[in-house]
Amino acid sequence: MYDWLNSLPKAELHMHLEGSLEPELLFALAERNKIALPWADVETLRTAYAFNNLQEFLDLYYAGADVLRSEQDFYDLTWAYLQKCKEQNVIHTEPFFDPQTHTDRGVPFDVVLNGIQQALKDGRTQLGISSGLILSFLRHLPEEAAFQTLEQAMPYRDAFIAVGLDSSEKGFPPRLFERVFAKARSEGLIAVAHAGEEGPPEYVWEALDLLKVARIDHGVRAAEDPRLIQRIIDEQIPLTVCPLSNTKLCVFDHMREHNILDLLEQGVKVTVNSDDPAYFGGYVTENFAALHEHLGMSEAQAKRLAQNSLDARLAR
Ligand code: ES4
Ligand code: ZN
Repeated sequence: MYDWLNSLPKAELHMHLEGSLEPELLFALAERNKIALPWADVETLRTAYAFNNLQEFLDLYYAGADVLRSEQDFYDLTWAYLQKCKEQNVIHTEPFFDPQTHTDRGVPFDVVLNGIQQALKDGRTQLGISSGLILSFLRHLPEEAAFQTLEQAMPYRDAFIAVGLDSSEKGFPPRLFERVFAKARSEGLIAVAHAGEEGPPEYVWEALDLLKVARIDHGVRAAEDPRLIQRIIDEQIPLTVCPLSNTKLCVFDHMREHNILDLLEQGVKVTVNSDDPAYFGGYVTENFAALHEHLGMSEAQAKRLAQNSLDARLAR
């Protein structure tokens, strides 16, 4: 089944480039940039990948991202991910990056963007993988900081298809970012947002009504509100679901409890994604394989999930 799932043509619509930083590359970049790490070796770092919630993961994810300094570092990170896409027949990807994670520690916006963009371009020409980059705002920082980030991005407007909203969800509702999302949409950017991962259904309503998003990232807690689920079905709003992420971060206690196939059978346009593959135990195919192993996903269901990912693309 793994090989069959791997060979299905699919799109990945929810992954953070910084979350594809494998421990081996992290150590290599630390050495290249002469950065001392708090972990003795790759094995020690991997054993730190045990999380009780989103925040515990984010603390390690932001610490790890500190090794990314040069344009070449961002190129290498993105290129390694694209090679995984090639291996797993991901023919299209719409990755996020978090500019503030880098500009706040003194890495210029254009250093980050140039490295990522060059790799995406090589992915198109050398690997045949199409892509659309999503600039994501950090919601634990003020809306003013998101405005500054959008301003820094505007000279490179055509490098992006969309803006997103990620990082710590609880206590940082979408309504805090209504104005900056309106500004981004006025520039022709599409909006997406993480909502209903750890946060309540109310945050999903806000993402739809105030941020006017075209997709919801995660959205699994929308299932707690029947009116909300009905709207998501009626409007065919895609949910970019990340099964391994949800179990690693204890959104569900076990993969057996995940609701993705229930949502699929109800008519929700759900897709399967890796989120932060280096931290959560796998790339897209591993996420599909976990659904087969623990939820008994059929081949027909896998085909529908893969087709949903192609249908829910923002870019072509
Ligand atoms: C993230 Cl899993 C998840 N949730 C929210 N923000 C994120 N940034 C990177 N991974
Ligand atoms: Zn995410």
